[in-house]
Amino acid sequence: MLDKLVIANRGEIALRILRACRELHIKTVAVHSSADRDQKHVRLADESVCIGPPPARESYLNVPAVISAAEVTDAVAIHPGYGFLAENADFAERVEQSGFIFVGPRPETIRLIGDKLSAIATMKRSGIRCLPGSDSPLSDDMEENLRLARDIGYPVMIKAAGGGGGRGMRIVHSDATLRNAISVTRTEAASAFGNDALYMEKVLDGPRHIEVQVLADEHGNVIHLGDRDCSMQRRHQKVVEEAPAPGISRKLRSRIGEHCVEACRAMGYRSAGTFEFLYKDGDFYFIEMNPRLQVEHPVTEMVTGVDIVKEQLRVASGEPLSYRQSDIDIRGHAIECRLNAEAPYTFMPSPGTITHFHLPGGPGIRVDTHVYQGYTVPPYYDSMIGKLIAHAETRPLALARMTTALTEIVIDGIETNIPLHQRIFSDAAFIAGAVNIHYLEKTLGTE
Ligand code: MV4
Repeated sequence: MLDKLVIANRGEIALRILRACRELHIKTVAVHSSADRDQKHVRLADESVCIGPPPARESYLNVPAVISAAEVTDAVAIHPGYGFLAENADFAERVEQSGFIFVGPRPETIRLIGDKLSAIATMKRSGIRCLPGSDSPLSDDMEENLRLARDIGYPVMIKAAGGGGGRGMRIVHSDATLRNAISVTRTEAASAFGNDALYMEKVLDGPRHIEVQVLADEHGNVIHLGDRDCSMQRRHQKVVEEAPAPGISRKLRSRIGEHCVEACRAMGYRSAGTFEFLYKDGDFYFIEMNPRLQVEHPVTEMVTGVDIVKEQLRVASGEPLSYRQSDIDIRGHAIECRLNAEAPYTFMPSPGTITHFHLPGGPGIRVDTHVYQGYTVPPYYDSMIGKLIAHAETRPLALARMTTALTEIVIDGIETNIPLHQRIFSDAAFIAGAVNIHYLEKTLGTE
């Protein structure tokens, strides 16, 4: 097993990684900004290194600083968590070139997946359905683009090949606005991603967002851990996630999962990963892949019993996965609420000091958070302060446990989105299951 690991992240995920290291007897190094000296994982880690000032660009995104911290502490591996450097192929490459283990996929794989057009081409070769669209980057020939759009059928989506997660995309309803949409998206993509390649896809109206979790080792073992429904979102920020996705039969779950496994084999995929799909009327359409651990991984852990972070660490040390596909069984239902330090109606970030803090508990309740009474939420980073997860034998019981937990939890001194969660968990359509990606913005008046 790995001897010593650098945790190149902060907040709840840094603490989650630290806990996994404890179980595997891996020594830990917390690297942190000067704003994060009082982070729980920094206090608990075996060693800590301050790598820069509060702005992420100068600390958590500072590649030489992170690698130097690994060097001076004699660590053997670096876990990037999610966000920050997690999907940066150049970072992964420099980690490996410096002689460390990157806890994640190979740099080439991250690069392949980061280019959405090559990711889509890879999926198609493995028999995964994608949306009707352009198979190659859009040209500057507008006649050709108009023909393509009419062929696909409006509305179409113009997407940046280097984008993802809702960044660098634009919907087009008719010939009249196609030229401008392509030109504006191209300019934005060039400056945001350093890559102005675009592609076009048919827009799927009112789909759900369902994703499939996979794990792969370096011995040719690949398994899937079923799916999650992440449709309850606002402005591409997920708010509630659940596993398994409501209304997906065991048979359909196995079928899409096996296709994802097949695609992983074709790519020589390593570590944890997530395939994102739009789902409508019984069909899954691949949109992109995330080559990293995700925020919502706990709901999958709760229904499978698999510790995804521990499996990532095992794989990184060269060990085989602890499970075969036949060991994986989806048991019960799990739901996660992302807890954000933000104003409930304006969604403005609400940094500050937590004056009173009480956690919920009882059967099936898990809380992944780094915050505590007296903790100050800094203004520099993401506003997520933790995740509340409820697991039970059935979805109605998981909903009931979450509803109770949302009445028990107390976080005072800052504003949080707990009131929004309370509304969601009393909403009839959400309770019935299977709302689509527009539901929260449209129906709960969050726009
Ligand atoms: C789409 C789409 C409809 N049709 N592509 C947004 C994030 C990125 N992963 C892909 N996204 C979308 N791509 C086609 N062809 C609608 C979305 C979309 C979305 C997808 C998943 C979760 C939330 C979303 C919110 C708005 C739009």
